[in-house]
Amino acid sequence: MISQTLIERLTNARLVTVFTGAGVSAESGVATFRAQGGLWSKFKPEELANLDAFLANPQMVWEWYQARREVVLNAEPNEGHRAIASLEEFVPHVSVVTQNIDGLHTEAGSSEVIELHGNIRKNFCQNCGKRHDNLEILTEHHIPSCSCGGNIRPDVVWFGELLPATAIELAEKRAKECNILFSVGTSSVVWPAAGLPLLALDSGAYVVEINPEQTPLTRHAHESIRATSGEVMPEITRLLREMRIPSELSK
Ligand code: BV8
Repeated sequence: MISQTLIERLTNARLVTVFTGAGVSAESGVATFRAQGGLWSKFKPEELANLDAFLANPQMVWEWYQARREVVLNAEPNEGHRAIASLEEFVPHVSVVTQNIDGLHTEAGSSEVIELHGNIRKNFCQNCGKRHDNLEILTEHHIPSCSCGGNIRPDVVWFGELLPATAIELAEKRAKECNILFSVGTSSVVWPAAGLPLLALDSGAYVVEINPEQTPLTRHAHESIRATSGEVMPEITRLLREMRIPSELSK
C-alpha cells in the first residue's frame, strides 16, 4: 500500500504539506458532505451553507450549525489525525492545510494548521463583525444577538464567500514550497481549495492522494491510495519509525 518511493521521499523531505477534507474526520464520527448519507444528502448546501440562507432564515441555519457543533464538540481526533500530527517526528516541517472546521487536527497535536474554511467553534456578528468566541453560546438553541442587535453566525466560509486571505495565501505558499503534498479525505470539488494539490504538482512536489474513492485529483496525482486516512497515515508513520536509526546508534 505504501510505496518505497514515498518512504524514501519522506525521509529526505524538508517540508510536507497535508491537505485534508471531511474524510479525515469521518472516522471520528463527523459526517462528510458528499458521501451517501453525508450532510449534503439531507440538506442542500445552497439552502444552508451560504449567506443568503442565513439572512433569509438565521434561526434555521444557526440550528443546523448547532447540531453539527454538538457532534464536533463530542468528537475525538482519530488515528489518522494523530498519525498526521506525529509526522512531525520525522519531517522537519509539516503543514496541515484543512478544509475542515472541526478543529480536530489542532486537538491531535499538529503544530501548523491552516483552516481554509474557518472553525465551527468560533462566531462573529454578521452585522458589525465583532467576535463572539465565548464557548457558552455554542449551546444556545436560539440564535444569539450581538450588542449591536445583529445576528451572531458561525465563523465558517460559506459558498460565495472569500476564504480568509492570510489562510489561502499561506496555504498556497506551503503548496508551492513543499517536497510532498498529501491530499487526504477530500472529494476535490470545492474551489479554490481544490486547486492547491495542482499548484503543488506544478511546483514539483510529489503528490499522494489518500481516499477510498477516486476524485478529480486522482489522474493527476503521482500516487492515489484507495484506502482510508486511518489505515494509511498510521502505516506511513510505522514504516518511518522502523526505518529511523535509534538515536543512540546514529552518533
Ligand atoms: C469562493 C462551509 C469567491 C463550512 C463549505 C472555481 C470553480 C468552480 C466553482 C467555484 C470556483 N471558485 C468558487 C467557486 C464556487 C464554490 C465552489 O467551489 N463550488 C463547488 C461546489 C463547485 N466555492 C466557493 O464559493 C468558495 N468561495 O471561492 O469565493 C467566489 C465565489 C463564487 C464564485 C467565484 C468566486 C467557498 C468554498 C467553501 C464553502 N464552504 N462549507 C461548513 O459548513 O462546513 S464547503 C464544504 O465542502 C466543506 O467546507 C468541505 O470542507 C468542503 C469540501 O468537502 P470535502 O472536505 O472534500 O468533503 P466531501 O464530503 O466532499 O468528501 C469527503 C471525501 O472523503 C470523499 O471523497 C470520501 O471518499 C472521502 N472519505 C470518506 N471517508 C474517508 C475518506 N477519505 C479518507 N479516509 C476516510 N476514512
